[in-house]
Amino acid sequence: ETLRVAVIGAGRMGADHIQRLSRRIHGAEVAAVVDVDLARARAAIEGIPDAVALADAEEALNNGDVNAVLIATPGFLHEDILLRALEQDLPILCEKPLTPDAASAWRIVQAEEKLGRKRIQVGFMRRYDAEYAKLGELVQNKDMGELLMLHCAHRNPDTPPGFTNAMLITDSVVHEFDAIRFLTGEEITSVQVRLGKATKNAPQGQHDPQHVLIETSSGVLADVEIYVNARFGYEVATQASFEDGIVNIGGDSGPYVRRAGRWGGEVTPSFIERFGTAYDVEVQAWVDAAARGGIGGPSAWDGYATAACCEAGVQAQKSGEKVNVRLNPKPDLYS
Ligand code: ISE
Repeated sequence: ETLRVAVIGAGRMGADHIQRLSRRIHGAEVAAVVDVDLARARAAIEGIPDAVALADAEEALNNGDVNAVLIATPGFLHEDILLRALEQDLPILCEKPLTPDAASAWRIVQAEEKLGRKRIQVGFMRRYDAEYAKLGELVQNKDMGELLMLHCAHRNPDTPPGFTNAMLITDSVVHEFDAIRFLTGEEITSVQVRLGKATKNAPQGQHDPQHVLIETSSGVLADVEIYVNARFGYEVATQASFEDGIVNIGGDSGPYVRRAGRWGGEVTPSFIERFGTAYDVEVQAWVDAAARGGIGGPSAWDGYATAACCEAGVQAQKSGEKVNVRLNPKPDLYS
């Protein structure tokens, strides 16, 4: 049976997923697009047969033509929609973050546990990036010995309006929290944030860049440079130090051109291009798994664990101290 998906939120990511679902993904179609800005929802369904534009998520969930939900609204709006979609036992792909804090993420985990099956997949697309996947294999198969350290750079050209200082952690570093958990197969135990010299190019209220120090349960150390007004373009890169070697992922790629006495290539403009293929693989995995009644990737537990890391990170931004991450026991559903 074809998934008839309601996409909630027709912003940058929502619009990208709508194109993906209607052009490249097999086994799914866009049935409805919801946005508070109805004109934006209408623009997003242009050229898509049998899709309706709506201004209210509730209406989409009550629409008999809808049997799956993709949530792409800002994180602080996720909880209500998630709880309603769980009530209806629908397959859900929820963009990160699951919710902005640990208490609300835990409510989602508990609601899913009560339902008794995994319905929520969280949009941590880096897990589907070919280089991340390969690095994860290298960690797990121990070909290069134990993984000791990760050095991560996460750079954005600029930030959208309303991007707060906390969102450097909850919207951006949330990806590193998940990626580090994915690569190591371990939970994160502490987070510290150091605020050094700041760029003049950040909007009021943001201290940018920030240096985030992370520890996992076996003692793997990771440092993240989160720099969200870096101007030059987009970059997500990691260097991993193993006992028997060093691995780099996320370097520049694409045509390397030498011309008229100069050499160079193009900088990736944004996450849409950098992770375009990863998003395709992610959404296809969700659709394929939904057809079998399951999920095809990171779960609500991953959403909760990363929300707990974010909460520690936001506290660490304020205190400058190393903040421990405390998790509730993992429900059987996720083990
Ligand atoms: C954005 O919301 C994303 O999810 C991107 O992957 C990340 O690079 C960016 O920092 C976030 O704001």
